[in-house]
Amino acid sequence: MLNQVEELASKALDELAKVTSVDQLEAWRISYLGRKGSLIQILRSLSSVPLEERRLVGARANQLKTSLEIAFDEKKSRLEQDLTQSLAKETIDVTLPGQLVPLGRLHPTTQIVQEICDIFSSMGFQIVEGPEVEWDYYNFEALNMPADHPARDMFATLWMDFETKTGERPMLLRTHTSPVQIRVMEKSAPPIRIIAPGRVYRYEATDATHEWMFYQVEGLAVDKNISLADLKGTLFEFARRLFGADRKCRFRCDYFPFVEPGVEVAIDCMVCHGEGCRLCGNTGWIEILGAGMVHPEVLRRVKIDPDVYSGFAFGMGVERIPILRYGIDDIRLFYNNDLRFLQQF
Ligand code: 2NL
Repeated sequence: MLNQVEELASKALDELAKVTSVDQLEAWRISYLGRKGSLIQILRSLSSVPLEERRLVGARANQLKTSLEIAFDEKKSRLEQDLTQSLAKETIDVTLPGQLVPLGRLHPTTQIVQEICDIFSSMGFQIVEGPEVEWDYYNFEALNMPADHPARDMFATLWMDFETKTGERPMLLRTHTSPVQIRVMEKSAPPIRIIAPGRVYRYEATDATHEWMFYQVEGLAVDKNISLADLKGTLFEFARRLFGADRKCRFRCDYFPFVEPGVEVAIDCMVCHGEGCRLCGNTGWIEILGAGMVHPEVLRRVKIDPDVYSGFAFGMGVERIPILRYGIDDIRLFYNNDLRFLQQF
């Protein structure tokens, strides 16, 4: 009988050591110290045991009861302590300074594209976008540059691998956004006033002034009685809104195969006001875009009658504007994703 008590003692303490939760502890208490627990059963069965042994076992059993109760209380308070500690670990200290959420911003090119588009939107131009992978037809043919036309040399082209059955490779990365405007003229009738911003590509070795990908904004207005005066008025207004209300504009002859006549537009240098300085290369003038009256052949191809309608068009490189405005000396800074550069804008 005494052995039974000792076995119970070691079993109870072993199991108590394994208890890890309040629920387990309660189950343990019921099984050993409960009203139908093992210890009570031993005490109850004492009546059938001889007197001498009964005393001995009874004393030991009562002793065990007390020590199990003490062990239970200790375990209970330890479990409760653990619980509060683990809760404390998960608690957020609301008085600590918060973690900064890194805020993004628009890329300097995007900012300028939006500025340009806002100006032309306010003059009634619609903004349109189109594919960056184009057909030879939209990029060259429709713009009055058939195969073998020497003007194609102005646009070092990145050709796609795609080859037709007859061995031609008519797919390319657009070298300007004009094809977007050809697509619009094909599908809609005048009056047309559109702005086509987007990425363009050239087969170019990169250096401080050349990238193989850059942004362009082109514009087009086609209607009855559109004249060179409309072109001048529109672009003069644009230049003054973008570069300052006291800007002067200079229009000079230039050549682009898709316009006739073609012009180059320059503003007076905003640093030296025409005196000549480093920014304007001592000329006093800064070229900002090319433009002209849409070539009648271009209109004819998209089935717009050049005897009834006329139009002006223009195109400009976007990066040139922040380069001038902020004095950036390397175009490659724009697209190599260096945050030290991008965060300045
Ligand atoms: C430049 C000059 C230019 C155009 C683009 C154009 C588009 C159509 C028809 C006729 Cl659909 N012309 N675009 C005209 C003149 C100049 O761009 O220096 N761009 C960076």
